[in-house]
Amino acid sequence: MSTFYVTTPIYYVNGEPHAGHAYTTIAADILARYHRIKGNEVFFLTGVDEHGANIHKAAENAGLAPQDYCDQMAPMFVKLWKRLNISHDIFMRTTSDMHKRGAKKFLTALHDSGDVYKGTYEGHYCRPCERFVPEKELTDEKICPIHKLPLEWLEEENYFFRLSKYQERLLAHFHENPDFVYPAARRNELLSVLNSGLEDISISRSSVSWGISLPFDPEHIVYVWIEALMNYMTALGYETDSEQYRAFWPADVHIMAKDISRFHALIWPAMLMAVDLPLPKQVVAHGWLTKDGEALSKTRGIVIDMDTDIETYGLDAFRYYLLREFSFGNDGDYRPARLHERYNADLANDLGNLLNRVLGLVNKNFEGIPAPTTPGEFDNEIKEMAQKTRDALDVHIETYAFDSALETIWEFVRRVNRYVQQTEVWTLAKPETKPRMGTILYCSLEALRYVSVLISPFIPDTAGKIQKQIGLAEFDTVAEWGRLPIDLKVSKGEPIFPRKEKAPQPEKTAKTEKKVKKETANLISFADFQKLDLRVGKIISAEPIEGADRLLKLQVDLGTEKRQVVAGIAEHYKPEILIGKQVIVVVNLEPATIRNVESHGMILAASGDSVVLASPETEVSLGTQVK
Ligand code: ME8
Repeated sequence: MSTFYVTTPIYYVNGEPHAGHAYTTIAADILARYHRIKGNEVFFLTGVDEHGANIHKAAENAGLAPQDYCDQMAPMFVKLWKRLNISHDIFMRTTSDMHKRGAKKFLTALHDSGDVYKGTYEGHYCRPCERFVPEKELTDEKICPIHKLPLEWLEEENYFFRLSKYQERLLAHFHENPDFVYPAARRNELLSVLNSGLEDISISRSSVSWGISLPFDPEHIVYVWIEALMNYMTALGYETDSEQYRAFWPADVHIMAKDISRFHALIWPAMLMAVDLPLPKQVVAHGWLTKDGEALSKTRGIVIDMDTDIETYGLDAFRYYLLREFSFGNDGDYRPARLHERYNADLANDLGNLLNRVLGLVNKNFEGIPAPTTPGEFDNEIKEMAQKTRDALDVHIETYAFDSALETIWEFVRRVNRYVQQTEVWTLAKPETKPRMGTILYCSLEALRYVSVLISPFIPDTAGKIQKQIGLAEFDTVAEWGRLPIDLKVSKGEPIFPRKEKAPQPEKTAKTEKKVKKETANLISFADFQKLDLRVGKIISAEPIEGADRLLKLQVDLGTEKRQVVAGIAEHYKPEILIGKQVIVVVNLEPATIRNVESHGMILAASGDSVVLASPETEVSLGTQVK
């Protein structure tokens, strides 16, 4: 069994936890859960950073002693993690005795390494960052590059760590371990910091009283950042050299946003090099969550209202949206309207309806889960696609491409929906075709079980509900095809994601108002819209067009007539998958000749990163008007 140790940053307690903290912690939770179902022994750390001048100040403002203040704030994080279904193994507090003792041991070792010396520090200090901003990062305005706030001039006697000594070793480590920092953009950024030279850093504060004193000079308090980084080891029992510490250190991955990657990928490894301990294997820095394109800020009222969205759509929809919508390394703008869309399209429609439909058919036609007979058309394709999906998922998780991981799973979900459609399983209830019906339904249920395993790290409650509705008494975590027992009594199938009708209205800010005005200029009249004749058709044949890689020639049955339509979907759909699929056709479009092939209409599809055909939610009779 291998071990897997994942950490989030320990968050400052001088404010309530917010969606940014939630984003990192959910991502780490997904990794922890993923490794658990892979059979690895996992240790997942999250926690809070409770020392330093900022916390002291916040406590003063609240009229509390620092420890009392921390004791009041830390449970807010614990409560949120419970609400978000976070499966951490430890909630680390830096005011705990275990941490204090471990930190002292580490500081003694650092001092003994000979790389700590006393000196005077003067420089420009950012309070919210709790750091001196190096000369080369200073602008003429002397503002913090992160917080955009004026820097303070500070002079004090400090202990320093000889960070500069580790520049070459760090560079070598970066080159020998190209995946040490992820994504590449962050790695390159840090490499350029390294190449421009590292300055020694001060590791103590004489002006601060709320923190851990240096074991070799109790007049000084250890700088909060230096202390905080050590938590990743003290939490495991570094002080006593515990079994747990020996099993899990070095960490497999430290997860955070890009603001603090320098501390984790340069300073922390150098400290570990100094005391001769192994370095974390990877430092992964994701992008910022923003709202309306702006940095989250409680004081400026730029907040993400997690509570409302979780109440409206449920926790799993929130978790799903956060990881499906944004590419992990990049910034992502949080939009409730997109959460609404994803809820209805991906969760209610693709996944929820599939489960409901398959359970309905099993209940109507069988006593319990039917036994499969000889595989027929498409069955093996479904099985093979399940396995390929699992393999692709592994690759995506390795590279923190959570959005692609979910998209890969959903491609499979959509394929299973098409499978139900193209086999027209609901028409097979006659005695002579019933064994075939049983096989298709078994295969669909097994696909759903398989999907529930794959989604379980992301949306664990939903995964549990699916397996429960299928009739499994205990959650089966194994993504291996064919494990679904027969004869289980399936449930009636309560919708797991009931459709939500109204999309939330974006709050009007100056920016959105401008956008609304601009959009009004592009509006068409209702009369114009009525000119469109949209009908439901069924694809009855599909073939490639020679010399046109993107195009397919389709024959579409519109009930009263058949049409030939050319569609630019060849890169997204194999011809054989399309047969039997209901689509929406613009039937009163002028005919056109495309690559020498006549086209009488147009098929509608959602065209973004991928192309997905629009089709009625459930089967309707051919030729039905769409309006
Ligand atoms: O830095 N988008 O604590 P912190 C995405 N105590 N993630 C965000 C975010 C946003 N808008 N805002 C915050 C500290 N985060 C130190 C850490 S670790 C040894 C010490 C997340 O409360 C993200 O993970 O300021 C970011 O790195 C972290 O919160 C900063 O948390």
